Amino acid sequence: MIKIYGCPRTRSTRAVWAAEEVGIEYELIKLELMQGEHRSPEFLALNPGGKVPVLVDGDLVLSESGAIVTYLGALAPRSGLVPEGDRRRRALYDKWCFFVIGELEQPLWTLSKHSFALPREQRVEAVLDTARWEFSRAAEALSRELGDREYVTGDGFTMADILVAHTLAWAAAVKLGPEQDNLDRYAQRLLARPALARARAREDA
Ligand SMILES: N[C@@H](CCC(=O)N[C@@H](CS)C(=O)NCC(=O)O)C(=O)O
Repeated sequence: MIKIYGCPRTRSTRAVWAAEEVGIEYELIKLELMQGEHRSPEFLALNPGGKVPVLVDGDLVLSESGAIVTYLGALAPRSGLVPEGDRRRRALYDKWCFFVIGELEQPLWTLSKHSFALPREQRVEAVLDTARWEFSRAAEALSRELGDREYVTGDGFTMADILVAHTLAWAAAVKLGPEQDNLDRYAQRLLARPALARARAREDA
């Protein structure tokens, strides 16, 4: 059975949400980051970076939430959760995944790192305003490109929507928007999906 190593209410929610969308059986192994469980020798052997989520499927050990949701979606090839076969649709899917990891979430990660995640002596308070500004620019770009579409690829729900919506929820949790009505509608629609409710219940169990 697939194993997902994660910590509730972190990026690992993306992996658990994706598993629930696909409807596979999986074991969720919860690590308490505050207790340093992600720095145990056993976990570092799976991910030397010491970060969640990590997925283990037989001899495949996969870190990086974008790669994990894509792998999970590909387990259900007819679902359309990850576009297969159509190069253009797949390119758009990839573009949104990379946009989230490379652009949209980075200012949020900077905020987290310099507020609580880094050792105190590494934190620089002066970057916090710049990070908020950078996030608002990325959110504005997302809003313009999304327009009135229901899903980012424009063509039905995909795993890329999990990455985008999860990141918008993260932003809202640190009081950053969504300021744009279309992003607000998009986030509310995506975050109401039953699979996310099941994922959160599983994390809390
Ligand atoms: N790019 C990675 C980032 C993973 C990541 O930074 N996870 C955080 C939780 S949201 C973590 O495990 N932090 C522990 C640490 O940095 O020590 C991904 O998307 O999976």
